Amino acid sequence: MRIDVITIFPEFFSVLDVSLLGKARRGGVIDVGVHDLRDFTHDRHRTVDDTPYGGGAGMVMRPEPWGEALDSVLADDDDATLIVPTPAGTPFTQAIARELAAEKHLVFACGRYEGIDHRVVDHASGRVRVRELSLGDYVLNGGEVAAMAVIEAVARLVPGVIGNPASLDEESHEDGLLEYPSYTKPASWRGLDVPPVLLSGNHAAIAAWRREQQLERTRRVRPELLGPEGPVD
Ligand code: 6GU
Repeated sequence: MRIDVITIFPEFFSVLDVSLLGKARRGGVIDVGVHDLRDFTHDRHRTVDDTPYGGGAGMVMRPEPWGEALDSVLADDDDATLIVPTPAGTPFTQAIARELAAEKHLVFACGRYEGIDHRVVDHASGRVRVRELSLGDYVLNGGEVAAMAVIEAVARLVPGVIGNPASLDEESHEDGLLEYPSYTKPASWRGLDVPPVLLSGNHAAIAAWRREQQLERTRRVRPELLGPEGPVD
């Protein structure tokens, strides 16, 4: 998979060199390019923003540098997906992460300030698939941290990035429920014992206990995931 990121803070993305993602990059499974939006400006101050038409607080990113940056990164690839992180986007979910993990080329447009001139999204929509995605109902200063979250959630689903793909199957959200609690040695710690069923060797009883824990935890902290008909994915 090829991932391109366009941002005014390319240094934010140095963390993509570490951990599993760094290994996937070095192994050639994922190829990441980070591009400085200011390299696509032509004035002495490398200006990327201006005041909003219609008035209001804050600054809006001008369309020209975005147009040139996207022309450069997309080149002739009409089979790319442009992802625009924005609190006004569709909520990002594990189901969307699975869809994106099957794609060949993802381009992230990280806006700052009050966003990007909307004509950039409208113009790009005529060339490639565009997804405006939100991490949740709160506001970040820009798209960088959100892009990083999407990249991590997607990249770990790309075959070859995670050593043991079976570990992906039992995670929170993969079956529409939250994960069951996990324990390891010692069996007793600071007066707290591991639930005895987990030491019983009875695999059917363990599976039933874990399922009940998933349902109880989901009902308690995320009842909306259960829906009227029980678990939905
Ligand atoms: Cl994707 N971007 C920004 N700026 N803020 C957010 C967000 C995205 N998701 C939640 N808050």
